[in-house]
Amino acid sequence: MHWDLFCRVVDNFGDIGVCWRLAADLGARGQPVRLWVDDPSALAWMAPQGAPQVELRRWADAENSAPGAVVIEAFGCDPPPAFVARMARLPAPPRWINLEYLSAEGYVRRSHGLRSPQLAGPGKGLDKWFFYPGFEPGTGGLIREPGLMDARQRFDATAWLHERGWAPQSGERVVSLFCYPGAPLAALLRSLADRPTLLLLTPGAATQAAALAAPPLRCLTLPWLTQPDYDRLLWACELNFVRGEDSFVRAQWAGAPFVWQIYPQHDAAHAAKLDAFLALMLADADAGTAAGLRSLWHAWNGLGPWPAALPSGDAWQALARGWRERLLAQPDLGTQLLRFAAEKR
Ligand code: TRH
Repeated sequence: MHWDLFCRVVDNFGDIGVCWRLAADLGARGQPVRLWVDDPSALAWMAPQGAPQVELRRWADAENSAPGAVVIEAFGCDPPPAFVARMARLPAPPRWINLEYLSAEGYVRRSHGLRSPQLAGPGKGLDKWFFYPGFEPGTGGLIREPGLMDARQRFDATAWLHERGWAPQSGERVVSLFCYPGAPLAALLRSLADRPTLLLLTPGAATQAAALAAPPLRCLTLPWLTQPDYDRLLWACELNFVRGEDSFVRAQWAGAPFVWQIYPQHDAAHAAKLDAFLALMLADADAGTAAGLRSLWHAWNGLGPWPAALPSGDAWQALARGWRERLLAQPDLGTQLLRFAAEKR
């Protein structure tokens, strides 16, 4: 089947990050994908290598193109009306799927897979189908491209860090930091100063940590990495601070302790989204670990006071591994999407 994946870059990098990863996953499974993007600039550093079967196209050119068999509308981005009108005129219209944002909240399982008949507009008469990523059965799952966990198992963190000049000194804990402006960096660095630590700072807001760090903390500022190399950074670290949606998922596949800074929303809706995820991930954790993680995650997201100390490493590491095992037990998003698209004839 030929796929048309529409991506409108709202802000930051998650829209294009998720869409590129999905396009590359489908392409690797032999599904030709046209990725229609209004602002592909981040792909210059995120995916300079391109991907097999993925054709990057300018959003503006879509209205003169014939739709493929499946149209994915990422995050409700509204494909160009002229393209949608072409879809409606086809004798066998494409399967039109709206890929939603990731959440652990209850509405996701209630909404996943629902049909939305289009009663007006250029797509009148078409069905749009809602596809919700998620962490549980009954959702669309998480992007986990074939071969990811094998690559993770084979990875040599020491060599990878050494090759890039990012090797820790003896006894240093290695931590990656990817965050939004306003993250409580000073409080974090005070907590991390309980032992020698190498902080690997991604570009942007995280680089402000460099001015705050003093021994036994050491900082290195990294360039923007390709998506595969950013995965390897997460695999090389003992603790990862991630944000948004895609890096948040990739930290879970890394299987190391991680802290998520959720994309802040003005109506504080992000608090409920954060707690819904914590409730799932901490469901089987011992009370002490759960309380420690909840306290740290709330503090990192400005939702509570900073904790006296970071959670203990061993219990946190065991929790991260167990959570990944739980996620690995469910079909990945690409597999589910292929099945879903084939069903919705
Ligand atoms: O950049 P983000 O904050 O993106 C956000 C979120 O996705 C949010 O849900 C969405 O509403 C908003 O965009 C519009 O965080 P996220 O989701 O982790 O996306 C970052 C992407 O950048 C991800 O694909 C990982 C990638 N990346 C690299 O490839 N190299 C790097 O060096 C770094 C730091 C990130």
